[in-house]
Amino acid sequence: MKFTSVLAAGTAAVLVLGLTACSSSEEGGGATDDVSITVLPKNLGNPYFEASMTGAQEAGDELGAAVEEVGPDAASPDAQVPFINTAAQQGRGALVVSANDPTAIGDALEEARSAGTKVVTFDSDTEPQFRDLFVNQASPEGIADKQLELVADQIGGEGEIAILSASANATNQNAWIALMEEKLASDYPDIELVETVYGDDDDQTSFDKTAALLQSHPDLKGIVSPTTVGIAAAARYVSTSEYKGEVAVTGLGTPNQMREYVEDGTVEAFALWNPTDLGYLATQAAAALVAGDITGEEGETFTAGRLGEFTVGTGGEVLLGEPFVFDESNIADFDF
Ligand code: RAM
Repeated sequence: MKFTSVLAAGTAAVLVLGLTACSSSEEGGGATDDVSITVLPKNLGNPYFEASMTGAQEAGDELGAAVEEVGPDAASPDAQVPFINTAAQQGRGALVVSANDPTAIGDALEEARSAGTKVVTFDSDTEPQFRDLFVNQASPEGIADKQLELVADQIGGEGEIAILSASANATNQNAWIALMEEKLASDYPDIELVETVYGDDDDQTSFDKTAALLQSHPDLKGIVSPTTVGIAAAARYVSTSEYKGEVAVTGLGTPNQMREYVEDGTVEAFALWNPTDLGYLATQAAAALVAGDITGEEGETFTAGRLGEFTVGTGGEVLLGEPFVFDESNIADFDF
């Protein structure tokens, strides 16, 4: 599995660096039994976040921290507020949250932080002043470029494309879309982005938006969906339609959700990172904040268990890695 070996190579490199850093703390994260961490995904029922939760739990078990997941059913801007308030009232040590909106949960996060709860955003950030640290899955430029490379390749470098995104305010998707728009204008003169629509990370809404896109743009050559919910719904729609093999579907998906569409020829290739590792890293970072090993300042380092050592970068960001491409040659090797 190439994925594993890429991570292993990265880990080996950071382990070497880790030898000097370890002397300052007794053991890795330094968390104790009474560390409690609440994980708050954009919404429940999304396999991507279920995979993140597996990693969060794994980190919790290793660190002896109590990790729980709570979250709203719908990925709407302020649906996470009551869960943040509850975590603060319960005196949880840290909150690990993927934000549906860059500012809508800001006040609640500020209150939680003044009550002593550390805040780590992961996957989708808030504005930086609302959190201690952001654990980013990959560079936004890398994620944008990879999706454009995939769609350009699949439509022969020219024609109309559309974007099927998550919710309209999602910080992560909006950053990637803005970068894709820039790069399309500068590097892909023959590809036209005709519309961007929002499926709200809801399967049925995403499915219906796919149907509508295909109807309103009869010359559409490709759909780029930078959300695991959207790409799976788009692929399902296209797989039983007249557009199968005619309209490319690509973007960001989980291998388990996309496998049948790669195997039946609806989807050629798509990308993602390892969401389990992302949840694991975010939880390790949260425990390091609670233990006082780090504060979120640029240049600080911490050890994230099996992933090795990480350094806090500019703007309080910690980067997991780079996106990975899945296609027919490797999709059978993954299980998440
Ligand atoms: C969905 C969510 C998540 C995003 C992935 C790619 O599961 O919108 O935030 O990172 O897709």
